[in-house]
Amino acid sequence: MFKKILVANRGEIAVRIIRACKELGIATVQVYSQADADSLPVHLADESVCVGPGPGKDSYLNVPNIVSAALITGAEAIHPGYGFLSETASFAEVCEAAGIKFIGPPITAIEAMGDKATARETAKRAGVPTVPGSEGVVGSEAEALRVAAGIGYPVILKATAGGGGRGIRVVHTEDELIAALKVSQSEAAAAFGNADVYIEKYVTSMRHIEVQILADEHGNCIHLGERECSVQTVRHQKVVEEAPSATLSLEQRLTIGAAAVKAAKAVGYTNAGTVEFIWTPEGEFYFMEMNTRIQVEHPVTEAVTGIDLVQWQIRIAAGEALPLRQDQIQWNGHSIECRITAQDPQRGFAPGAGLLTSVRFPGGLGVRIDTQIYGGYLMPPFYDSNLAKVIVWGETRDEAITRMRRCLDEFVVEGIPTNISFLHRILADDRYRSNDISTAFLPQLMSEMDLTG
Ligand code: MV4
Repeated sequence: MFKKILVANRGEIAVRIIRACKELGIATVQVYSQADADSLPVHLADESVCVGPGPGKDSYLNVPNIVSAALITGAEAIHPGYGFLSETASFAEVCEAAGIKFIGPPITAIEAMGDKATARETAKRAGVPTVPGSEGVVGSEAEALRVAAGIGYPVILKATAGGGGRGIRVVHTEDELIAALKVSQSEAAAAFGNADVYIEKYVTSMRHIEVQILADEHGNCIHLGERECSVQTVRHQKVVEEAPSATLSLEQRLTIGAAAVKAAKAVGYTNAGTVEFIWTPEGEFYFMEMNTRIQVEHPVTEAVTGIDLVQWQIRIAAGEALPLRQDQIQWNGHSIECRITAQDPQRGFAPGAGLLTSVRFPGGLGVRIDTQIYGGYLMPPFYDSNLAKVIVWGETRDEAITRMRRCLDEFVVEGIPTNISFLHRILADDRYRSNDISTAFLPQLMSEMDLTG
């Protein structure tokens, strides 16, 4: 096992990683920006190293400074968390060249899944269902028109270097396609340095279902079931997540789980990863993409399986074999996560920053809070607007919903606007409560509430 790990992230996920290290008896080095000098992860870690000014590109994305910090402090491994450098193959490469273990999948797997058109082709070839669409990226306008005519409108254009809903466009006609293709390609070139776009049939009513997988470096790969992530904004921000999905039977869980394992094995995947699927009202599913990192919503899977995913990321990177076979994985009860953010629903969900004059957390049986905030915390303006994750567990979905509403009642943040009232409204909605949801639910609710963003 490693003696010392460097945490190349900030906020609640840095706290989460430090906790896992402590329980494994591993010393921690926290890198931080000048804006995070007084942050909770810096206080919790054994050592800390400043890697640059506030803006992410100067600090948490500064590869030479982060790798130097690991070398100077003698850290043997780096945990990248989510966002920042977590899915940057060149960073994993630099770590490897410096003799530092990157806690994540092999470079080849990051690359194979990072290019979303390649990932789709790989999944298809491995026998995982994909939505009808182009074979890889579209080479020309003529090819795009031919593919769309073949599968029928509406179609969705996706940037191959995008992912997570970035760089996507839905088109309904040939004229729209011609215009959208040009815009998509130039936007993708500007945003990702790669103009390539691929096409899929647009599925009009879908759930976003994603499967957690764990693979060790000895050839064992298992899934830990699915998460229901259909409650997202039009900008693809996930707001409420659950495990399991109330929609899937155990048989469907095992089927989609086996498909996720197949996709992971096709790229020689190791460590923790998430395979995202489209789930149709008919119970059909299609591979969408794979995220080669730990995800924000991983705690709901931990709550229903009892498996510490971050500990297992570290154990796997250290060469340990998974101790559990697939048939030993069980799912118990129901878990829901709400993302508390510093966003003002009344102002287009504009992110806030500044002094949190007062903070009070909910607690009690079946309640977990993952956060970096505290009363007196100064929220920097440079990063995402996540303040805390509230994760509840209940024996049933109804019990979990009741518990979450109680937690939202108890949660107090003063000094900056939050989305807590909006979360209340979602949890109180009859459609949510009866699991009558798709990815259209939240955009619909927001328009009913006259909210934009
Ligand atoms: C789709 C889709 C429908 N059909 N793909 C991709 C990333 C994910 N976070 C959103 N994505 C979607 N991919 C096909 N073939 C619908 C979505 C989607 C969506 C699309 C446009 C506007 C809002 C959306 C909200 C959730 C999902």
